[in-house]
Parts: sequence; C-alpha cells; structure tokens
Amino acid sequence: MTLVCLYILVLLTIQTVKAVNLAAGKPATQSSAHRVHTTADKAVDGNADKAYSHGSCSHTNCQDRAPWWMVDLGKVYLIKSVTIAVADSASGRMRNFRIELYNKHPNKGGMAKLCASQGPAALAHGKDRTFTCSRPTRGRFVKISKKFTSHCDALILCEVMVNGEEVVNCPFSFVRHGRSCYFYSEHKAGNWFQARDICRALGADLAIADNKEKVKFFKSALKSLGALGGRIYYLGGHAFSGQAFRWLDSNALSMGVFDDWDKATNPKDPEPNIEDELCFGMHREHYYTWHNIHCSRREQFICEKSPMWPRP
Ligand SMILES: [Ca+2]
Ligand SMILES: [Ca+2]
Repeated sequence: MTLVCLYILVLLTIQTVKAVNLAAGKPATQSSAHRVHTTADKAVDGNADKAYSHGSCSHTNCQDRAPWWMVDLGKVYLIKSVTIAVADSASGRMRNFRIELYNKHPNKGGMAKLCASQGPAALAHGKDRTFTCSRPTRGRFVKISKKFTSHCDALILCEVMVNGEEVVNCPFSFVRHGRSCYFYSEHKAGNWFQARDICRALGADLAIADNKEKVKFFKSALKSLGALGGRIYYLGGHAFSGQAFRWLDSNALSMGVFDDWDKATNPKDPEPNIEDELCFGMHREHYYTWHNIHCSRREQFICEKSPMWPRP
C-alpha cells in the first residue's frame, strides 16, 4: 500500500514538472496557405509529426513575400520557450525568421517583443528545435515571421509548441511569494467559516501549508509582524469528517505526510489534542506551530491565491 502511495506521489510530481504545450488546439492564423491541407491549424494540432507528406504541417503560399504564422494562446502567459517541429523536407527554408510575442493582437495595437530569432543558417530537417526566449516574456500571441528571399521561401511548421506559465497577479494587499499570493488579515474573523468567506470574497481561499518551505515562509512573515501580528492565524484545513485533519484542497494529501503540529509544548498531550477542536491555525506563543482550535473562535487568518489555489 505504501508503495502504491509513493508511486502515485511520483506520478503526480512528474505531471506537475512536465511542460505543458500552451499552443495545442489554440486558434492559429497565417498570411496564406500553400494547399488546403497546409493551413495554420496544422501547426497546433497536437501532432508533431515531421513527415511533411503525413499532412500535419502548415505551409504558406509560395508567392507570399511576407510569410507569417501566429497563434492566440487565449490569455497572457509568461513564455519561456518555443519549440518548432521542422519538416523532413523543408528544403533549407527554416531560416531568417523571428519569434515575437504580443500581449495584444498586432492589428489592435499590440507591440512586438522578440523572444528569439534564427539567422540565415537553416534549421536541421526532421527535428524539433527549441528557442529559449532571451528572458521569460509575457505574451498572448506568438508570431513567427520570415524574411522572403527567393521563390517559395515559405514558412513551414509541423508543430509549434509554446512553453510558459500562468502570470500571477497578486490582488491588492496580498504579498507575493514564488508563484503564490498571500494575505495576512489584520482583523479577526468571527469564526473559521467567516475567515474562509472573506478569503473567497478576495478571490482567494484559506491558505494551504502542505510543505515545509511554505510553513517556513509563513513563520518568517508572521515573526516579522512581531507584536502587530495576531495570536492565532487560521489555515485552510479541518477535521470536519471526524477523521484526521485534511487540507481544503481535495487533491492535497491529508496531514501526516507533512505537518507542523506542536508536539514540544506539552509532550504528554501533543497537538492536535482536543477532539472537538476541528479547525486549526498557527500559534504565535508556540513558535507558530499548528494548534487545533474551536472553529467558533474569533481569530486572524491567512488567505492564498495562486494559479492552482483556489482551484480554477
Ligand atoms: Ca502538426
Ligand atoms: Ca489544541
């Protein structure tokens, strides 16, 4: 059983780390099409087959003297790299092009930001080639434009894969840490439920502190508040089911894999101790370790907002 759990955990980790292609299935356009089956969408059909004859590549018209191709990602992302699947028979055409990013459509006042470019040397045929942006750059539209030098110097793209991440905009009065935003309430909420309602009204939810690094960050932030800080801060976990404490995030494991319960203050009666204390928070007088408490207590709280929480 333990092995199965470990396996699932490893799988979850791999899924989180694996780069997502932001362009797959998104609307794409190009300056022209060579054939009816070489339209712009062929470069975002999720098929990176580089055999041109298999029909999964875009190809601009041979007479097109200013070939370009563009995908709309639907919203602005922080883009790190763009990978192009080069056709097996591109005949040296994949050269002299620029990969540019736009927050707004170029026809609606969008300004080009260069991600990367390719000079006169052609890319190798039948291979994937990744262009890392000179720095991670925000953009919604990814446009590839090519300089036309001779007849049929077309833009041929078997697949364009865009790697990037969600842009994190912290709401007003939230503090950023990594890819998350946090709000430390100045005032007490009437109870745990009200604390949660306030977080939700701010577009967030009560904070999930399911790893060591986050707990360390909360502790240092709360310590820096000193006497201005509250005595107890509610977090987003409970034991309403009558079983062990769980995080609100249904995908997070129940506590025990990682926890920070206060075991030192009273080793004979370590936290969580009293059965009907179904909510919990970080306690200042005990080095901000976790204490289970009654949900009806008036306490301060920590809200969290990130691309992953609350779940979109
Ligand atoms: Ca394709
Ligand atoms: Ca307790």
